[in-house]
Amino acid sequence: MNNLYFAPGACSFVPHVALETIKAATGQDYETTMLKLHKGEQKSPEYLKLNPDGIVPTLVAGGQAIPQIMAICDYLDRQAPQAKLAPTDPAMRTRATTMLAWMNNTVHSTFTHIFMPQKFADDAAAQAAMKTFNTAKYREYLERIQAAIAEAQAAGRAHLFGDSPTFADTYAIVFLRWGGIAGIDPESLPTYYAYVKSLAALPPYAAAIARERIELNTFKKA
Ligand SMILES: N[C@@H](CCC(=O)N[C@@H](CS)C(=O)NCC(=O)O)C(=O)O
Repeated sequence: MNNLYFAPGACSFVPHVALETIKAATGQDYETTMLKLHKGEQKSPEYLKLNPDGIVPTLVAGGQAIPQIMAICDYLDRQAPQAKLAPTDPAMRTRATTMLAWMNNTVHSTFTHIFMPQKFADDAAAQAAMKTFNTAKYREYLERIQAAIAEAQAAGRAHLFGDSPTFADTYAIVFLRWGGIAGIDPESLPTYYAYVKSLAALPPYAAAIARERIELNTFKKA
């Protein structure tokens, strides 16, 4: 049985929702192993054997440990195409993959510079500068995601790339939650926030949200 190593509210939410979607579409169940990042459980010797970078997610499937969201998403989509985790139309599929790759290598890493600046510099002043610079960038990226949602809606699509939400749609939820932590009020991105709320009401999303015990709005007014 597939086993997902995840942390509540982390990027592992993307494969978590995918596994719930597969379960709803095929009946195929899965297991989860929760890691507490603040306790450093992702750096334990046992976990490092599965994921040498000591990060979540890792999917253990058929005896193979699969790190990296891009690889996990590809694996899950191939394992259960009937779950419609990615578009079948070639042009739309390429657009969805492009968005997912951009989210994973650009938007995500921009947030890491805000949330974990110590990964990139020892110096406190350099870390503070990095946070300010990347928070502005991150806001810009959230606006780009909002524009993509608006464009999809104007084109009559229920989700970013068609009738079913893709991995990128799920990642969009993660980023809006992280935006709150970075001081970005989701109410300032109304189209984006409304879309995230509608996604969260879908049963596979609601199930993953309940297991992770997370709130959609993490923003706290100063
Ligand atoms: N490129 C990686 C990024 C994974 C990542 O950054 N995971 C974060 C949580 S969202 C993590 O585990 N951080 C813990 C740490 O760095 O110690 C992927 O796609 O899996």
